[in-house]
Amino acid sequence: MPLDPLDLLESERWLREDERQIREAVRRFVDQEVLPLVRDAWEEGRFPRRLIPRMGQLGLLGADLPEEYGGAGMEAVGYGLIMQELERADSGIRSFASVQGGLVMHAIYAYGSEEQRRRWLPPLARGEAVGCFGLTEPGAGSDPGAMRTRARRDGDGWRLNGSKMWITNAPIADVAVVWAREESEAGPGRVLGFLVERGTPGFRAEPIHHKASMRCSETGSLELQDVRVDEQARLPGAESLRAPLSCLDQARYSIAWGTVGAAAACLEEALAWAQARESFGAPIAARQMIQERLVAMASNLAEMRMTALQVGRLKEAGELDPVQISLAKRNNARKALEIARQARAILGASGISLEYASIRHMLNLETVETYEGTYEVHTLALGRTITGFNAFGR
Ligand code: TGC
Ligand code: FAD
Repeated sequence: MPLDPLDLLESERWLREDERQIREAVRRFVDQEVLPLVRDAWEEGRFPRRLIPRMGQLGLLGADLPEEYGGAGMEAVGYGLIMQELERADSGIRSFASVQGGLVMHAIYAYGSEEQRRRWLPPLARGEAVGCFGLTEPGAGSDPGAMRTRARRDGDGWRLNGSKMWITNAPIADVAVVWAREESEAGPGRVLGFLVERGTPGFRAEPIHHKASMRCSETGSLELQDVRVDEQARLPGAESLRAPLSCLDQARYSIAWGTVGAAAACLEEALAWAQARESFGAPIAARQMIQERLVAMASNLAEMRMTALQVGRLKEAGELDPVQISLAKRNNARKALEIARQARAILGASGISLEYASIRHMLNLETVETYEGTYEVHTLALGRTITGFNAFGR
């Protein structure tokens, strides 16, 4: 069998049959129902909402959660392969699924009350409700501990004040997981999580326009002005920054896999183009400099696949350290971005056209490199672990 240029280290060998079946099922869905929609959706700057119930029917939302809450009890590698196939279409499609499952449903599952779980997880899994996760603020992104959103006790409930920025799914969300610092006479205290429903007085979600990246993902801001919620809206298990950061681990894991899909789509497109496109009397694929680019892309992709698979197996064993997720997110996002840039260049002028996928992936991957912890944040997290010194600044 000739080697697959999209899988030079044969990561495929280490997948189980049931995992291959998951991947093939999602691949069919993506080819038949997602890819025909994404280009127009991206150009028009909207998420193709008709995919939401379909993703629910196919069990792609919160698939790793237990069946009693609407999940499929799926193991980590199968879950990762879902993310890989969704991002092969577009990072915005994967983002929808990883925010809904990894951030919102996971927050409710891990930190919510039984009542909150029963109320929200099944409709979120079916795609009948949409959630968003509000951690980042206009003045606090990489340093969420500096958040200014406040939760103050108000009788047997809470009053929330503050704003959140750059929140995926915010404009279409039925429920927002909002992270706020407790404020009392003693000053700022614990970081708490609240489930704030659309329509709650004082709560507004507005779309962010003019994005040049992640255009087929809905991104918005959240405003909270004296929003009154009951104690039952608070996630009872969340008491510190550790809670939202542990949710980020889930979404960063999704990115480690999703970026493999985006990178594979770019390499596939560039290779086919290079083999067909002639210049100076021969296919450009026959030229050394083009081969050098293609080899760098294929080699990076092979490493990305092995990284995703290894963190997946560690996760399945319950032995995945958050800093290993930092490594996988940091390296795979950067490599995917480099692959997309190379693909765009190999396509020449056609590489700037949305008729092809590479530039769309390239622009999306600029976001992927930034959100869920920037390249620098993960560098510093790794640096802190390997040197023992904290270089973040605080
Ligand atoms: P630090 O003192 O390090 O930690 C505070 C507490 O949290 C614990 N912790 C973690 N727990 C689980 N997983 C992790 N990855 C954790 N990192 C830290 C830590 O052990 C500690 O616990 P405890 O019990 O001792 O209190 O906190 P710090 O303030 O120094 O900040 C550390 C830093 C910079 C790494 C962290 O704040 C960070 O990760 N910053 C980046 C913020 C970020 O990634 N935001 C993402 C927002 S969501 C998003 O972008 C969604 S995009 C859509 C999509 O996913 O598709
Ligand atoms: P900053 O923190 O201001 O960083 C600016 C630059 O400074 C970066 O290059 C950074 O790496 C660098 N930097 C910061 N600190 C240091 C340091 N100590 N040393 C060296 N360099 C440093 N957030 C959510 O909560 N929920 C969401 O659903 C969500 N979705 C998003 C969707 C999109 C499309 C985008 C673009 C962002 C989204 N985010 C979301 C926000 C995202 O997580 C933040 O943008 C990210 O964490 C970085 O924060 P910032 O933009 O404030 O940049």
